[in-house]
Amino acid sequence: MAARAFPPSLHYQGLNAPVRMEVDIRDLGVEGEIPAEIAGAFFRAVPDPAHPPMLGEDDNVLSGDGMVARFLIQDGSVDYSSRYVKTARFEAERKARRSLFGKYRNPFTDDESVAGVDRTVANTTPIWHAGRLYMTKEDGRAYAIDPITLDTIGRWDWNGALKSETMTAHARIDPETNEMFAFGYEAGGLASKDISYFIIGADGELKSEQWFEAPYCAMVHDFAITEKYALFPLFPTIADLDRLKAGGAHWVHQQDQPSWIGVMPRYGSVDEMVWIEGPAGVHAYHFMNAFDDGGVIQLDVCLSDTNAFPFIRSASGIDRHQSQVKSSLSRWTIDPAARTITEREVGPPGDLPMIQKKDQGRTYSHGWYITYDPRQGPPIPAGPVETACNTLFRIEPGNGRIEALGMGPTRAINEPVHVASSQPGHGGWLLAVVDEAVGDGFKSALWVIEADEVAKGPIATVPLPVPLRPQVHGWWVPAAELEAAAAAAA
Ligand code: V55
Ligand code: FE
Repeated sequence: MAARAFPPSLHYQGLNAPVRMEVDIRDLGVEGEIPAEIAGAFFRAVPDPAHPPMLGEDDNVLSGDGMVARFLIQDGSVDYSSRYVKTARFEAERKARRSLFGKYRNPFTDDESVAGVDRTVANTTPIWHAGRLYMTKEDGRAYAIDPITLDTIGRWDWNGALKSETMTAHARIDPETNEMFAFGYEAGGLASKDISYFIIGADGELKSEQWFEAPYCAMVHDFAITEKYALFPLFPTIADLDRLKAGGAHWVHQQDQPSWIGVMPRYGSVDEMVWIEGPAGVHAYHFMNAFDDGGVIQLDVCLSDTNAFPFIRSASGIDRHQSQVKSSLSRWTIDPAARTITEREVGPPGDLPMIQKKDQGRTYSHGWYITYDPRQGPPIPAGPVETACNTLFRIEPGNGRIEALGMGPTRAINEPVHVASSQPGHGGWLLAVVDEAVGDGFKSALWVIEADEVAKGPIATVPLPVPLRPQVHGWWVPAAELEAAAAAAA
């Protein structure tokens, strides 16, 4: 009989306690004032397991059912809504009233009643492109979501055009052409080395899809584009089909294996791909940005000297505590002609980088990211790193200038989104959910922060009357784009 209670692990307690509520709250209270220019929707992807893991075993947060949440901001008022993504997996488990899917990304551990059922939980990034909202996770195709009702429209393959079985949660949208550049790894099936590289036009149609083979089957969480190139960085966190068949872990980080960067012209053929060998054993989840710089490419990466996720290190026999993982914001200068990579540290450890939409793939002056600073207090367990962030950085990677907002010992900050301003000389705002330990639980609030003056702290806060679980990624959609999409659908 399946477990009826969540196991007593840190993955289901404190800030990680499952919330499981689909809510609509109109007119949250606002402390301070939200500038009128902030009008639109802040979508958030939140893993929130609807059922205890199968057989009562512990599981990692990446398996949590995708919840799409939205702060709708207009004329200084804020509404909040949340809905589960009605994936095939969610629906099957809801009907059975229990978990039917086993270990993270291992279908050989599933209940036989769900053989062949799509396993993705669509819990990683809400992506807005060409008037459509998607909930994404790298192990499956995207799910289209109605941006107004948050109802699930369904698994999305661009009307049968996309052949890849998977799509990244980190698509990149060119700010001038409005094309979406995306990829899927394990495109041809479990543990396959196939990567699909595809482009969706500004009209929302699939324009091209090409497949290539990677040196090994890596976890390719993110990629980058410049005006000229598409970059596919591979780090040696590697899948193995035989291990999966034996019921083992999807990912093992191989510290002795090299990293690789595949570089090709972004509108070119995959036959033009050049593979450049990088340092061994390193790993990154996210890239801040990349841009062309004369004959070379600059790639700013939140780099670690091993995999930053404890559950992957433990499956890999890497006996290192989180405090022993060395990380930094690094600039990789990639010379595609000479096939070389040189590395320079440009910022402190941290992850979940954010840039202005207009800077994607371009020379840029600054961005933001978050980190855990141990000087402020012990870690609050949250997210796949099991450590919530307590500091927000604004950084100028070109010169190392940095401004920080420390949250203190009782607060955690989730990944912010950037809202642009049309006022000349105004750098816009950041919106982020901040969770605060109060009594033996947590209270969450939306914070509004001046993007160029983060150290000032929030100019407005919006407390929530319900608990929120830690977010993965978010996306800001201006009101005008939401209205245009609603008008086109009507
Ligand atoms: C990440 C998140 C995922 C996943 C793989 O943050 C990597 C990295 C929330 O799901 O499945
Ligand atoms: Fe990510």
